[in-house]
Amino acid sequence: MSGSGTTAAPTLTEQFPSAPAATTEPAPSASGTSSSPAAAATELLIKGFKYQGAETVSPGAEITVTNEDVEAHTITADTGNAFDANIQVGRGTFTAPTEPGTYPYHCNFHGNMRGTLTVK
Ligand SMILES: [Cu+2]
Repeated sequence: MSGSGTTAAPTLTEQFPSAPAATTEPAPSASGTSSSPAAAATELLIKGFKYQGAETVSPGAEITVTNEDVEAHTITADTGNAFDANIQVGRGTFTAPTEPGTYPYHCNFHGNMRGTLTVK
């Protein structure tokens, strides 16, 4: 009962070096980079009966397609049914395969239109 006055004051002087800057995010900080050609463009342009862009995409990426021609096109996988998108004049989208690989594709309407989509 007798209050044994323990005067042993715990000297817990917490030593905060400073504000713990917990920067766990990678933070790409794309400030200043005027052009990043290596960025996996998920935009595909069809112009002059040619596919342009979006050669490498992430699995399952949604690819925005801009068709600047006066006719509709398709983006059809050469083999299997990985994708088969009908792209009207204007804009359309299709979803890249979720399985990594290289997917040659063509247009059902114009046999000379060919492209390759790499998923990785
Ligand atoms: Cu076409």
